[in-house]
Amino acid sequence: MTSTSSKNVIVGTAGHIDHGKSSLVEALTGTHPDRLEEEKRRGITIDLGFAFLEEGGVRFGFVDVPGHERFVSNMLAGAAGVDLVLLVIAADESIKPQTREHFDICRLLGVKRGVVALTKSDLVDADTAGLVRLEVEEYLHGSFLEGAPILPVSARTQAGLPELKQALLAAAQQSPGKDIARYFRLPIDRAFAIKGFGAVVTGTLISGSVAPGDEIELFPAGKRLRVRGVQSGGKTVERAIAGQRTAINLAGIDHTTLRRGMVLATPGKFRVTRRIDTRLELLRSAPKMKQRSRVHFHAGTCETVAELLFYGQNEIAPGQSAFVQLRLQDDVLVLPGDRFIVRQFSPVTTIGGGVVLDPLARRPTLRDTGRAAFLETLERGDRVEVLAAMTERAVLGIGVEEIIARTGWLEDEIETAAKKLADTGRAKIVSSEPLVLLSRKSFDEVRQKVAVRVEKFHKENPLLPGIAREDLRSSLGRRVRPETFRAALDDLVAQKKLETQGEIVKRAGAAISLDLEEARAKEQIEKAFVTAGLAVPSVKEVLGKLPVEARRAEKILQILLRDKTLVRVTPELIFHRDALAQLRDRLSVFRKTKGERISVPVFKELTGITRKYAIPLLEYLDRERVTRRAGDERVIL
Ligand SMILES: Nc1nc2c(ncn2[C@@H]2O[C@H](COP(=O)(O)OP(=O)(O)OP(=O)(O)O)[C@@H](O)[C@H]2O)c(=O)[nH]1
Ligand SMILES: [Mg+2]
Repeated sequence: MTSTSSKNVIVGTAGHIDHGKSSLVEALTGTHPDRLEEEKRRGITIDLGFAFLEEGGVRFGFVDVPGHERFVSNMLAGAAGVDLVLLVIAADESIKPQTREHFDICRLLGVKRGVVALTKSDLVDADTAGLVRLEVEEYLHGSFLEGAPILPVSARTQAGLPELKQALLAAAQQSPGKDIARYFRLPIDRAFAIKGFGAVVTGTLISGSVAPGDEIELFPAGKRLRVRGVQSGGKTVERAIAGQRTAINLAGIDHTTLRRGMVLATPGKFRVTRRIDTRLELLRSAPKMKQRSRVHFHAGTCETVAELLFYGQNEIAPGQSAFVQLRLQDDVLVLPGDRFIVRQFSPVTTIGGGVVLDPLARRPTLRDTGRAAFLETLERGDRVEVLAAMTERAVLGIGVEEIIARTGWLEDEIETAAKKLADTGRAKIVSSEPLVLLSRKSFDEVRQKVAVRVEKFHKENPLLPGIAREDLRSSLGRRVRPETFRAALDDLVAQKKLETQGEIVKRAGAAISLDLEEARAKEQIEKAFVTAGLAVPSVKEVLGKLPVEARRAEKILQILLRDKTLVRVTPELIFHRDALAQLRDRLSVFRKTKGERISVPVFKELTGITRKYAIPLLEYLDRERVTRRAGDERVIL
């Protein structure tokens, strides 16, 4: 049974061809990591091999890599996700080219700890062993392995193995381990089929955990799949966790469509990219790189080609580091903090590596002068500063989904950072469910714009009470999110600059201001309809007699209709509110005294109006559910 309480640590071998990496893994674990027929025949490692060891409460997953220079790309797929490096140097050969290359790779990938094994110690005398040790110490001086144990061992005689295990254990105990609480991510390093089970993939679980029944997303395809079964360390488990070598049996996919370089991750959170902003470091041994150079790019287990785009400089010298945009030839899934390696296009040698800062980088433009400062914040800033910088670069605001895709942060981490950021006043939470953030500057601009629009509307429409909310929003264009508009409006209302009245937005305290002529016209219209009772005049006739011009007359009419002094019964017929109220009263009296049924002629008689008015009025009363049509008659309700 797998215990999840024990520590899980991935150990990667590194070192020159034939220096005894695989033999040492076998001596430590009992498993020879070479699996392929060709490997056995040629006596070299070609592809990654795996073995396990449980020792002193630590579960070690060994990833054995090939030393051959032609298979460095396989080595790279294995090196991603390594917690400890087991640097293997044969005592009879000392440091060789792939010792250096593998070591550089481990350093560039951010490996922090490890142990050095001087293998084949049975082949050398004490003087040679001492000399090699000095050489190695000097080589490691100033590196992450300075001071690490350098242990002579022999896979043949088993000498030094207990000490090596102890050293690995000590290093493992210092290793912080991988984060189980984060999103699940597993870069695939092998895919195959098992009869009766179907597709199986393996990889180092670099973050989160995975269990049978989980839905996961396959990248870069974006396909959703279901986990049928999980193994770790060669045993079926209920859940595999970060830091474990993991095999996943997948439902719903054929193994031939799966390959190394693809990634399994928590569904619906991440986006693939072809443009990433990074901190890139060139090795001292590398040639200088020119703007737009093409390189091989390796991240996780994936490999593609990248074009280098520098900011504000035309080349990078050996040993230098710089902010560099990588334009990738294929879609990849990477997150900030992910390490990568670049290799010269031809001849293929490792020239550098770095760390992803912005996985969803923008195309570089001359106008974008803030990028360097932005990347510096991404590189060094804490979560609140990073969120502030991202928000400030997102003119339209940034939502929780985008923040996750850009950072890999958990939702509660984002919420906490957003609240802190809002407290500083640098950004505004325009919506909290789902979370949307807008920079203070953009928010102020939108607020200003809303206020100006309302003001302008009042000026252009003095006879209207205010602008319809929806018209106001759409007048701002599609570049303003609905959440932002709502927050800006709420803010202006809270500050008593604007007022809302149903769907109408107006300047606080704004009242329709009629001039004397208009006020008189309004009275005149109302009077015309009051005196007419139900035998109303035509609208045209009434408006025609007014002292103001047609457009203004029409607006005044609108005011009366809006405040329901007048009621439009048909496009041509308008009645005064009082006349309609009287009509209702009369019908109710009729119902009490004469019964609930009334015919059209009786209705005409009762109201004293002609058919021209009677029919539309009855239809209006039907709509208002005062009456209901029943054959030729109406039932008064
Ligand atoms: N005498 C002696 N021979 C060893 C020892 N370890 C490994 N060898 C021999 O060295 C040869 C290479 O060993 P491997 O373990 O395959 O070397 P490797 O580093 O895995 O090689 P690649 O994976 O191809 O890079 C084999 O013939 C081993 O038997 C050792 O401790 N002593
Ligand atoms: Mg080997």
